[in-house]
Amino acid sequence: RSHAQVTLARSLASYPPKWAEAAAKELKGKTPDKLERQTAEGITLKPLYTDPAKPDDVPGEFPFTRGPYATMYTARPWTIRQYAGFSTAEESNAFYRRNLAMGQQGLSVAFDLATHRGYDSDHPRVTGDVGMAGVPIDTVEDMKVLFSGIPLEKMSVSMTMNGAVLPVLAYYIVAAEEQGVKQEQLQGTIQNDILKEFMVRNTFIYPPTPSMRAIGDIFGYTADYMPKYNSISISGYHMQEAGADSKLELALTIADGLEYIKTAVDAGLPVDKVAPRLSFFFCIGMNFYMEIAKLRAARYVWANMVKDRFKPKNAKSLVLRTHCQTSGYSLTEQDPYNNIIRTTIEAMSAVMGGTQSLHTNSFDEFSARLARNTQLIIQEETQICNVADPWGGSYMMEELTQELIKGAMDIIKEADAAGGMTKYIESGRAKLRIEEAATRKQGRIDSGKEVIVGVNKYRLEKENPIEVLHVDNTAVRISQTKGIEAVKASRDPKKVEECLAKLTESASITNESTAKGSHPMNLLRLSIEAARARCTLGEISSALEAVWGRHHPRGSVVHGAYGASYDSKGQDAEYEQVLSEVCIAMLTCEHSFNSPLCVCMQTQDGHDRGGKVVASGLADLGYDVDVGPLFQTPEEVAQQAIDADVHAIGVSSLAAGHKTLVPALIKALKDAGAGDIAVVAGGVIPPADYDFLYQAGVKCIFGPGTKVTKSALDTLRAIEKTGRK
Ligand code: 2CP
Repeated sequence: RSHAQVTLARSLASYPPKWAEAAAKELKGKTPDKLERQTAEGITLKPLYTDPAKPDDVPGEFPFTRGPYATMYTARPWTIRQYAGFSTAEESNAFYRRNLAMGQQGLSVAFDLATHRGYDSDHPRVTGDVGMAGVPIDTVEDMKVLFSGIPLEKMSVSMTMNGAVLPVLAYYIVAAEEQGVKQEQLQGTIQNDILKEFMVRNTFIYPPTPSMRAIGDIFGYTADYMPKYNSISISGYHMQEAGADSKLELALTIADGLEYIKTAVDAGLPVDKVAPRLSFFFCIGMNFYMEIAKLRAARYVWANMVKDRFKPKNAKSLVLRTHCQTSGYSLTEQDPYNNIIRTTIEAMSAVMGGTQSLHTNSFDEFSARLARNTQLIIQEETQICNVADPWGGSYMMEELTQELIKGAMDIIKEADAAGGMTKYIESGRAKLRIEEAATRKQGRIDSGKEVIVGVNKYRLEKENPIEVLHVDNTAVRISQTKGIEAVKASRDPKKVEECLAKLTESASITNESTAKGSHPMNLLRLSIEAARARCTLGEISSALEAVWGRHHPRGSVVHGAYGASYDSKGQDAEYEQVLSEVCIAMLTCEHSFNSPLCVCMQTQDGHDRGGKVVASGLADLGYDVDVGPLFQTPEEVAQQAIDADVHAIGVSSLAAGHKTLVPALIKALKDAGAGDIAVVAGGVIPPADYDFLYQAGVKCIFGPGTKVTKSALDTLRAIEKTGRK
């Protein structure tokens, strides 16, 4: 026998044969014993440890609990993929190139909120958003600049885009084409997960049904022409960020995934064409063991449910591959360097759970380096990558995994009983479950049951100021507007009109599926044509909106969940005191307190957890709260507050638009003769901006970590001072 045959036989004898064969395949013929490492102590570290009684319980085999690949990180570690984008395409491109040179392995683009919501940068509704929480992309020219000098045939690129997914993916394909890269060479992922947008993230444009049709068309097109491209990143991340616990995040994400396969199959696409290129995205918070168990359970539940429901023939259709991001919600404004420690612990969970790609959070360019180095240190210094699924076989981990599997299956059954995820979401039940969990969690933090170091325990007497990146939003907007004008001046208007008309025509098709990539009315195919003709993102989005309309959700509060967390003795006193003060104020005619507060989210930011949780907490504390719709201009918020005859407006700001939008709101109130409505602000507002906002007339600012009881009392005092009747 040849040497290779002898070593393979030895490997087959020391490892479960099925695994050893799969591993040898992944290693392209190399035998798995090559993965064994000798430690400094003279111990052999094997790439895999198993229970001899369970030879099939191995990574790379159904149900993939132990990992999607047989060799896992022992052959190839996860991709270090940091999410970034800000200011302009030029600046973001320079940032990407600096990071790639320093060890980052894949790209992940953050777009600004104007782009997410399908508006060009010169649209009046997005004045405060352009370039703030991501990079603005108005035309294919911006996309070309974003990837200039980055070879798209080699680099895997993730793009977080859901609402304006058609123009953005089309621009990416055309930017590559004009770099000389064919679409079949493109590797990467588009987020494209609209269902979770309706539950939590809120950067949708169109209502659910047409949004799902666009997804079907993207699935069909990418399956036909972009075999290496992941057509979706089915995301639980934002659910946990919105307050869901790990079980809920897991269950709703898998249920969304099943709904997407159903959409594809209903649109006439074979399951084995679509499912192998579905990918996932989970949040990794501070619950260390649970998060590892969640990734293990997710792979098990997905493999089993896809097998039962869709009976695929290709084993790849059953494999859940995922990106993870450390939790933003777990990070604190107080004592912020603690966040680096939190992120490191969360990164360890993600890796031990077997993620394929990972983003670690940071808060400035220096800590961005540390965040990337956290991953490099885990990959290259710790030996963690030398064993696949190191937690497999732990009594505790196996039981936690089973508990999560069972709990998730129960929630998925509830969604099934409602008629599937689209219907479950439309019923509002999915969103409500997350909001209830979020409000309960806030109650546990405020009442001290859940410890957050530096916030509700071990709080510093005095915080040191932190420098934050300042983006000159006006300058970015002016530069983007010039870019749009230049593109419009150089293109063929007739061609533009034709392309947009075709999109509108396709949007109105309801009696046949256009999902196949070859279908002449496939929406991605038509968007690519429009991108080549230099149609802008706003024009493409409007061409579809002309038929589909815009989706307008209405906010509401959760009753009882916040108050229910205050049941332990001693902490009740504070809650009761605030409650009684608010109620007394309500009852005194002096303030005629019928409708005292309107909580609103300005800008195109859809992250409404903070605003909603505070609104729900205030409602439990006796306030009569009116939650305003998302995406309002300052003038619209002022009018709504006046119509509802409120005493105060609470502005939630998470996307850095506060310096533009809050003063504009105060001006709009004054112009309308309602300058005595107290404006209070909360969210992520750098302390360095507090004075600016106080000067502009803001009465109170509640930073992250503020107890809702404190917001309730301070707002009450602010209202009393205005003397508004
Ligand atoms: C991997 N490969 C291996 C092994 N491991 N081959 C042999 N042995 C192994 N042990 C191969 C794979 O088969 C694949 O090749 C290639 O290596 C790359 O591996 P991968 O596992 O596909 O990794 P990846 O290319 O990094 O892709 C990972 C994901 C992808 C998860 C599938 O969807 C992804 O990168 N997602 C990132 C999403 C993201 O960054 N989102 C940003 C969120 P083949 O492809 O040839 O099979 S930020 C969002 C913010 C918070 C927001 O939403 O607001």
